[in-house]
Parts: sequence; structure tokens; C-alpha cells
Amino acid sequence: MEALKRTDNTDQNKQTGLMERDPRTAWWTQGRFGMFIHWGLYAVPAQGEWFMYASRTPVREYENLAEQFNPTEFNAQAWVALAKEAGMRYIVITAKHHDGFAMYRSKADAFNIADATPFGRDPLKELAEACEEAGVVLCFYYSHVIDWHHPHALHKEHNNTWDYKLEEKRFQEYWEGKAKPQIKELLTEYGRVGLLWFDTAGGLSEEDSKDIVRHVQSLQPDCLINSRVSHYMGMGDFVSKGDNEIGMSGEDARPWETPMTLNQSWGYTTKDQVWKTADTLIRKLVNVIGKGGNLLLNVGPTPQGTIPELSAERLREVGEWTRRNAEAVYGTDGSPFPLEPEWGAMTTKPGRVYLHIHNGAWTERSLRLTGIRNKVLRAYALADVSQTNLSCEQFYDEPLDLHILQIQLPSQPTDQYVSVIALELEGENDFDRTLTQLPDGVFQLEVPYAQVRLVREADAAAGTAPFRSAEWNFKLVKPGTYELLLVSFKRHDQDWESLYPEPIVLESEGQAIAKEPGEDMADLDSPSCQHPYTAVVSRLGTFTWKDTGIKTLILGSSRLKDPAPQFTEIWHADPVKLRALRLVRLED
Ligand code: FHN
Repeated sequence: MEALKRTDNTDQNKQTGLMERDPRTAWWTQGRFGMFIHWGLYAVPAQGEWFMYASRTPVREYENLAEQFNPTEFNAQAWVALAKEAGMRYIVITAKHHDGFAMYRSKADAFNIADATPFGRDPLKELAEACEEAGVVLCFYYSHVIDWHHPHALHKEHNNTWDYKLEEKRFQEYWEGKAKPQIKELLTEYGRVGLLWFDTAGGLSEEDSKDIVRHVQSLQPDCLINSRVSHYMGMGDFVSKGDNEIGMSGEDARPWETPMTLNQSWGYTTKDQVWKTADTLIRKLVNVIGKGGNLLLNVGPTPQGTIPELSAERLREVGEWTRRNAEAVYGTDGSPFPLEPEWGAMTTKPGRVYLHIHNGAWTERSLRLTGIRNKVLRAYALADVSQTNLSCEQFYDEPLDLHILQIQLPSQPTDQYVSVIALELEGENDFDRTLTQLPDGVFQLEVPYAQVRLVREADAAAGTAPFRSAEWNFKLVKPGTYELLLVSFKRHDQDWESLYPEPIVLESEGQAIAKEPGEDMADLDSPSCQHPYTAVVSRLGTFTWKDTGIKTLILGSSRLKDPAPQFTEIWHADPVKLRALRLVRLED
């Protein structure tokens, strides 16, 4: 195996900083939490929004469903009130999903809820009014490339091939005749639209991607656009992560959002009853906001026009938590530190740090943190109405240049599921962002905080992928022997044996390991891992560091990704994701 050379690394560990607030995106980044609504004709067969494609239902037959779609129980105010109660600041509703059915009165295409159903109303108009009244920002999802109803819509993979022939497609007829006119309707007839959420851009050319962005900007310059408008990198105002994907902190330079299901489906279905609990949802919410992202949580309303009670009850429970902890959620930045603490997450504001501690990780011992250089004036639990001061001590370890804060937590968690401790700081926030081991527990080196370099090009003849190295420079606080664990997310349909074609190589201070990672342990409690992935931990061996201070560790693998790709990839396309190297100190 080729040695992994240490190269000069002046750009030390990348640092999380306060995201520059762009005035266009500020309402959205400050809002942090939104409601996604997948509602369409597909609610009638109640098997999710891909029903037409999965069952290859002919257009004429699918159109007949419209006669049965009469959601008389739809109440826009009630939906908006539920979003508000959950603590959601914006709503993104499917104006048209892949089935091509518009959920508003469209002059551009008669296949729409107002013209084709007995309901005859325009729910998006009613939602626009209710949102305006309630101060919630209304946004539209629009499937701009996939449209199984239109004869000329053309996607890279998912087309209606049972009604239409691919070779007869004239894409521009769809583009100019339906997609662009409908987007114009949405941006001219519903007042201010906060953002347009495009989806599944497979096959859309760079030129057409730019064309749609220009189209939106010419109609509502302040309307934000998500990155799924195109597979070309850098387009849109913010990054839509993969479905249910919570990235690693530091992974995205741009603002980002995780679209997430409450069960495992988007559109209404009677089949899927795998629901996330309120505990899970709150832990995922703090995991996302602690990394500086937004969470867009989905509901799939029924054909009658109601939000299923199993969804509503979860959202209300989440809302009780967001209400008590609002100041630690809205208008915050993610953690200033480049690691994910085992016990939860952190958010910040000028003069404040908030510690979001999972109740399962609550400790009666004091909690130790490093990196806050400010004097901590006061610490208290947000849910504690009397806001009793918690005892805090601060030390400075000069040889290690380490600012240590020790907080005595109350004997019991102070809130449901996740308890938030607020720290009031003196002066302007002053954090040491060096990748530093927390004094207790495990220490995880995440790939975005490494310098990733190409070691060996791909070799088609030998059937090998590019081999890259990831180099971390970090501050070790406790010397000793550490077990080294590889953390991977494995797609559920993959056989582990084929996933790592070569051994993982590790080097640090003259120590070296080359080991084929095994599927040794499942990490069932990872808040950032979600169906169809599972978190797998592989034991790679041990390294000993006899002293403290800045260490360099290099990992080599052909599973490390190109840090500057040309195209966004589809999250579910990856059979395995190499996430991090976890260091667990073995007892002396
Ligand atoms: O195919 C769609 C799916 O139906 C759903 O709308 C999700 C939401 O992010 N987006 C696509 C798949 O990524």
C-alpha cells in the first residue's frame, strides 16, 4: 500500500463560523423549521405520491381519480395554525408533484384541482390568505422535470413510458407550454412566495437550469430557489440535502435544509405506519440546527383534506418543546465547534451559547466544555421558570492553551426529551475553533474537517476508484491508547463485503494500520442516520499518543469523496458513506 504522505497543511482544520447573513435568505435561515406538505390526487389511492408510476396507471385512468377527489374538510387556517403550533415558520406545499396534477387553479393546464375535481376550490389561494394572516411564509414545491401527465416532459430516468414514447418527446413543448407558465402563475397570483422548491432535476441541461432560475428571478427577485433546481453545482440559494439526510457539520458552505418525513413516506398512505416519536424528532431538530441547518418536516394530508392525527399529535408535542426553547432555536447559528458532542448539540447567538442535552445522555457529574474564551456570566436551564443559576467554573490550561468550562447540571433533566442550558457570555463571542477533543467521552473526526487529497487516480483497466487521503490536525487533551472506529452509513440494500474494496489505511506519529473494515457494530442511536441507511461502526485497531497537543492523523480510502464535485449527487445513490473516524479512549 502506498504510504500516505503528510503534506504541508497551512489551512488547518476548517472552521465553522457564524454564517454570513444574506438579507435575502435571512428570514429562512432564522426560521430554522418549516412544514413540508405533500398533497395531491395521489391521496385518493392512498399509496404515496409515486402511485401512478409504480402502478403504471395510464393517464386517462389516473385522470378519473379527480372525480373522487373532494377534500371538503380542507381548512387552510387549521393547517397554518398547526404549523405555527409546531413552531414552524414557513410552509412548502406541492403545487404540482410528479403526477402533473396542479393543486391550484391553473390556466396553463386544465389538469388541476379547481377545474378537474368536484371540490372546485383553489387550496393554494386559501393557504396564501391564511399564511398572510398568521405571519407564516408560504412556499411552493414544483416538480419541474418529472411530469407523468404531460406527453413531452422528459427526465433522465423516471418517465411515463406506458403512455408516451421517449423518441417522440419534444421537451421544449412541456417546458414552455406547462412548466414555465405554471411557475409564472404561482409567482404572480399568490402574493409573496418565500421560495420555490424544485425537485429531481435529472437530465435538465445547464442552459435550461439557468433559464428557470432567470424566470423565477424575473418574476419575484426575492423568491429563494433550492439546489435541486439543477444537478449542476452551486445553483440555487440553499442546499436541499437528500431526503431525510442530515449532513455532517461543516459539509456545506451554503445554507442548507434537510427535508424529512414523519413516517417513511411523503404523500398520504395507509400502508406506512413507521412513525418517528416526538423524542426522535426533537433530537433530529437539534442535530440539524446545531449544524446550522433548517429542518423541513413533512405531512401527507388525506383525500378529505385533513392532516392525519398521528402526524398532528407529534407536531403539537414538538411545538411544546420549540415554544419553551424558542430562543435557542430561532435566529441562532450552529455550534461554533467542529464536532458533534455525544450528548447533543449546541447553538449560538451573540452573547449566548445553548447546550441542547439529550435527556438520555444527562449526567449528574458536571459537564465539561472547552473552547469558550469569554467569561461565562451565568448558566441556567431554559425550561426552568425560576432560571436558577447553575454553578460554573472556568479554568485555563496554559500548556495546552485550553479554555475549560465546567457546569454543574441539575440532578434531573429540565425539559422533555432534550434539555437546554443557556450560557450568558461577557463581551463578543470568542471561541477557540480548533478541532479539540472534549474532555469526556468519545471524539469524532468528521470528514468535512479534514484536508482531503487525491493520492491515486482511478484506473479503469484495474477497475479501481480514486484513492484519497483525509488529514486531520486536532488537539488531543488526554494522552493514552485509543480505539479507532470507522463510522459509515450503509444503504439497506447493500452487502457489506463489497462496500470497501481496499483496506482502510491509518497513520499517525509513526503508527500505521491497514485494515479491511468489518460490519462490527450497528450505531442504532445516530440522530443523523435515517432510512434507507444504517450507521455501521468498524473496529480498525488502536493508536497510542503518549502526550497531549496537536496531532495529525491521516486516513486513506477509495470511499473518500471528491471535495469539489461538479455535480450534486443523489443521496440515495451512494451504497455507503464514509462519515468519520471515532476515537474512544481505552481505560488505563
Ligand atoms: O421523488 C420525490 C419524492 O416524491 C418527494 O417529493 C421527495 C421530497 O424531497 N423528493 C423526491 C425524491 O427525492
